[in-house]
Amino acid sequence: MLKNIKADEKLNILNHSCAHLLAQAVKHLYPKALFWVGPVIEDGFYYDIDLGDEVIKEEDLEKIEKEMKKISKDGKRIYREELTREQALEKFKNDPYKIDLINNMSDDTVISCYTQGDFTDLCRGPHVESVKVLKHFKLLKVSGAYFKGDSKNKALQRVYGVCYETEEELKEHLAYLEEAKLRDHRKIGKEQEIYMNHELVGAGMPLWLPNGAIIRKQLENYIYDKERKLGYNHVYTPCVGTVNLYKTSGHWDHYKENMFPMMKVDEEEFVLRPMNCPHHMLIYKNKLHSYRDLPIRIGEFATDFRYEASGAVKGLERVRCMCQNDAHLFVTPEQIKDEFKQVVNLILAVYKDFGIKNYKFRLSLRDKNDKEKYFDDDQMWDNAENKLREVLNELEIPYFEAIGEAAFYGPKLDVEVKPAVGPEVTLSTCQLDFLLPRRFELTYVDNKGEKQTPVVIHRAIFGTFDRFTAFILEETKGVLPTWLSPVQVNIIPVNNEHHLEYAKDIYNKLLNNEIRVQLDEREEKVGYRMRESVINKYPFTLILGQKEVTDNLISYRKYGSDKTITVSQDEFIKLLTEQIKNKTVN
Ligand code: TSB
Ligand code: ZN
Repeated sequence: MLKNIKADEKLNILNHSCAHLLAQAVKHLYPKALFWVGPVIEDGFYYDIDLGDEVIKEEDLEKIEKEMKKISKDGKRIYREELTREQALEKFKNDPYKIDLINNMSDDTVISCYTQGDFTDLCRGPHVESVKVLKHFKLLKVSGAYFKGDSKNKALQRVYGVCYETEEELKEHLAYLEEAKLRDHRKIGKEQEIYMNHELVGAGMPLWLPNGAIIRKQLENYIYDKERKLGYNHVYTPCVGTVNLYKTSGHWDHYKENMFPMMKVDEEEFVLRPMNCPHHMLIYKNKLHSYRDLPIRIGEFATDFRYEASGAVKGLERVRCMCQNDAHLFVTPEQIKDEFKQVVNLILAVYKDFGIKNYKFRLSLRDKNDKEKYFDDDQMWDNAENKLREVLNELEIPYFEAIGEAAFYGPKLDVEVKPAVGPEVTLSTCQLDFLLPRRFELTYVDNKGEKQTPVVIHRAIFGTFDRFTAFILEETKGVLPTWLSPVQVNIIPVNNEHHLEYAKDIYNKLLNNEIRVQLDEREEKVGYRMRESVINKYPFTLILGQKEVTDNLISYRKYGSDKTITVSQDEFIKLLTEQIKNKTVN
């Protein structure tokens, strides 16, 4: 498992000191180099470097590492020195980056710098006592980064690295990174032709290829059936709305920075929708409701558009065009708990079906000081937040709290998972909302004949099909369970002249049993075609030769096993259809 460097102060100091060692080595090799900041991050450290017109390439990292090792062996002590602002400005007078840092320090900041041999850097510290202890490090990659993260500023080069106390820990971490690279859904997505991107379509706008479309369709069917059984009614609504719709909901005031800009058509002002709640509120409002009709559950597989920073978009995990497995549940205040429990139980059931075990529940609360993001009604918020806590405690669900992560309309229960690469993301979400029903003036008639305002629960079990697919590809390392696999059976006739006819027969039989089957009739050696079948991670590979033809049998290999099993046709179809029906996890 990945070490939590943040939690480990000692590792922090080690990594931060290693960033200085990197800078010193770079200065030796590129004397013109200037340095901006070199912080510790979750998986190590980086340093942002201005090299003028010189460029550090991946292949240069080895050379820099060598220099770092040399400096480390030299074993210079690391000295701390405290300076007045004037002294600091004088000391770093030839370095515009450090001058910028000094000028931005408040008056009560203690300005300090650290020196090791011929290298001095402005730094708060603390550091290790000597470069001698920096032995087990590795430079990982180099990328571009703008000064202060602003694309209008100068482009700098960011070199990443990681440092550990022992060689074993470093090796373990590097092995983890290697494994993570293999699991990265962007790699699997490309290899298995699940999705693609094209600059002409735009960043964060994935195109789902046929294989991806099959997976997505399976996910849709799966969750649709589950929701129908729980009394959901599904709808289709447009993926645009007028600005006025989003003014009514409050998105225009509280969510605008996440939205695509307005477009004008005739006299109407439209936006691409970032969420589907307003549309569903209007569907609720289309009819009069009695308390007897509630809960009303409106579901939709709905396409949304959100502005995500170009540096943040990532494969299918963080996109600008996404499809939510969304629903809005309209309930009376008395029904909140039971309805919430139904949603949490659905989440747990789905995770069980997919074999998902590593996740955390996060209670996402508002930041009381952020009046811009959050609707300003303390009583409403306190009520909603307490209600959620009550439900969680009753369900005995372990969770942690996160301030400032709530939606603008209410607190959320989010499920957090860790992708192969990068920070944690939210998969499922279940949110409690007293605000939107009020803003849309929704009502139902209670048992005394009086009008009341319903409460809304927003929920997305998969989150989005996009993010869920990314996650499942990483969880399974691309070896999808048979029911989700784009190709479920790959048939290899040993010899076309004698066995192709039989293979075609089996192909049609499987097809008629709604199995996704493929026939590899290429004139290639059996061993070659079998190897390819394994590379493509097909769940079942059939090898049909003379014995199979003569006795009407099927010989198959399951992915991950090199045992060939021979059974009757009926037995094979039964085994396969049962595995698909039961959604057996690998
Ligand atoms: C649940 N109105 C609610 C809805 O009714 C809503 O939109 N909630 S949300 O903002 O939390 O988004 C729902 C889910 O979408 C999140 O839980 C997350 O899993 C997924 N999601 C959010 N942003 C992205 C993105 N940029 N790319 C892929 N999936 C995303
Ligand atoms: Zn919603």
